[in-house]
Amino acid sequence: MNKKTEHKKTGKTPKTADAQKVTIDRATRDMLLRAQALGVETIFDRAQNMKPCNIGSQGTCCKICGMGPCRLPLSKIDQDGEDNRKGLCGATANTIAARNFARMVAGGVAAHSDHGRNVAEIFLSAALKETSNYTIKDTIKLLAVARHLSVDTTVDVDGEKVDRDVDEIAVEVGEKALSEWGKASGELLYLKRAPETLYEKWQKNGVLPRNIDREIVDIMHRTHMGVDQDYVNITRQCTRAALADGWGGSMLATDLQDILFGTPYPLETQANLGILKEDHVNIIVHGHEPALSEMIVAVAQSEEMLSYAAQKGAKGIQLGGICCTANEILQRHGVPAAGGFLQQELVIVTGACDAMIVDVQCVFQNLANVAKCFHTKLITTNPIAKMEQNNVLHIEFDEHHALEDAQRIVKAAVDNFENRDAEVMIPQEKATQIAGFSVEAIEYHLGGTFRGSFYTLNDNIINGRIRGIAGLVGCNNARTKHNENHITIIKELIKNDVIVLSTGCNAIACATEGLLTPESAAAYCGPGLAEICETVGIPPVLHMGSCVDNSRLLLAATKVVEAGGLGNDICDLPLAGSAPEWMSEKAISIGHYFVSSGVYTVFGYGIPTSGAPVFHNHLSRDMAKIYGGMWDVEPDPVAHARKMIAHIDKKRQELGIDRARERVLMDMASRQALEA
Ligand code: MSK
Repeated sequence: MNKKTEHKKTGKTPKTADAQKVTIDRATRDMLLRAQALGVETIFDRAQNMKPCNIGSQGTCCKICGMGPCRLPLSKIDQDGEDNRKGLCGATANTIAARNFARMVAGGVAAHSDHGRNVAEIFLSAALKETSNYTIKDTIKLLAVARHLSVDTTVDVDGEKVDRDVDEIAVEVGEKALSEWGKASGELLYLKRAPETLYEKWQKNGVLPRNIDREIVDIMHRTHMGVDQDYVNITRQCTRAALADGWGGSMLATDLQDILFGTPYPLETQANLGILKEDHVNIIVHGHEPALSEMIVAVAQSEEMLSYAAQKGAKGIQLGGICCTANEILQRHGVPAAGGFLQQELVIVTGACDAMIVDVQCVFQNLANVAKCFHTKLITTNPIAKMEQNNVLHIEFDEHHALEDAQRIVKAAVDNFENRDAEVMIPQEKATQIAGFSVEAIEYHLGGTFRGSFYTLNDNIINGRIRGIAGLVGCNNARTKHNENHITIIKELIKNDVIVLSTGCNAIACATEGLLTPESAAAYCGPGLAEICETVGIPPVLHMGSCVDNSRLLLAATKVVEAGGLGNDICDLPLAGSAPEWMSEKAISIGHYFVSSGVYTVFGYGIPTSGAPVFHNHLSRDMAKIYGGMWDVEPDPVAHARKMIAHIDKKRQELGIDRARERVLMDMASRQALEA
């Protein structure tokens, strides 16, 4: 080790994180200690040296014009409780917080939806046969999606309906999908996939998204200085934009990725930093978009590249992932996850990462500084996501020559194997996980090939073996102990017979803790859920994919409504959502489309609205009255889980199925007493 991360010369020694206090994961702790011993700075240390801005984190710092920033702390509320706070232009705390919140929603919608647009462009290119690197893999899903986009799957020939050519359907699906981003009139076609009562609520409240891009632009316009000054009206647009994400850009991304790369079905793989192999070329893909990583998987497994790696002295090529690119290739190919958001720098600290290939979102710029301390080649690949540091290689990915790009990248990694200059230290920790629970896979597991349905799930919710459903999503946050909230909340939920649907870095956290195996049910679940998991052979936590795949959660909830017996709308279900350690704008967009779809949603780290209590209450109480879903915040993980369970119980009571659950929970002595 001959290079150190450079610190600014402040005269003060920067504080370092206490490894015991900042993570519950042993591999993370060991690599953090190693980084500190080598003088390599990571996010855990930076979090000790920079505290969040108090006013900004309350949402009441306005910097949308050149007269500010105008800061409206809670302490400026009059002693008699009257809130006369205002910025130079007169903007109230509610207006400022609502505008800031809306801009976060817009950022999240833009990120998910631009990802979706990119997939749609590749899809159309493949459908038009402009590239031979991508083909239609899932024709059944293509036909299902075609119907949702009003694309005919049959044609009339001499008065008879005959199947339409699949290539023709694919082209029209690609064109229709792409037009969802910018069509001049109408509304998003996927909105009608929601339960009818929910669609009618959106219609009645005037929040049906027109096209995806327009809703983002609308937010940026109305939150410009001197435009929308009514937090209720701003929130309404947040809803319209967030719905354009969940039921638009994200859902299209998921569907088109499934058609192109394959719809996920359960498969076994592993997770955590221990998946790296000292004697292999280790390639880590990181970010969100699977188009390039799909090619990297193919190239890394090719005979040609494996023999090239052997010539360089490596026993093979180990691919691994970080964040949601990890989730994309693990759910379709079983490529193991090296870790989640907060572990990205630590993969390099192992000294065994020969190349890290990044695309978009959740990528730390400090990766370049950490890579400088080791031999790791850091490769950016997306034209909108470059880095200023000069040790970063940019190999731009283009779907028209995707295979060649992937070959160049993998070759660069293999060539770098012999340049390792630090002692390799790979943690032992890695856990088995079963991932790949698409909506289609859940249907299959619960109903079988011929009778795929969510009926079995509903039946077991009604009879009380399963108390309810929780959707857990999202990131890690350096302001909270890494993975602690994720795992504590989930253990509390499954102990109380709540089945969990998980995505993103929450799923990676669960995987590293061994919660994504059917065997974990016996160890952690209440008796009802344990019995179901054992009978069906599923884990109590179902890994449903990446961030954009939160759209799968919306469709799973819709399937539950359709299967019957649990009300007519998503807000009727014994269902709750959670983002225990959120940090990104995408999480705010996800939270808001969950809430606007009727889901009670709890965030584990405060949302930036607390400085404007009236606006905050609007997001909770008023939203509940309109859509049936509401925002809530609860940092304590056990209290957080209990709030979710209390909501589930309330819904069971409203559905009149609370008594069934009471019977299930009786122990043997109570049963005997009853029978006597
Ligand atoms: S990667 S958005 S840290 S889940 Fe999707 Fe993880 Fe959150 Fe990024």
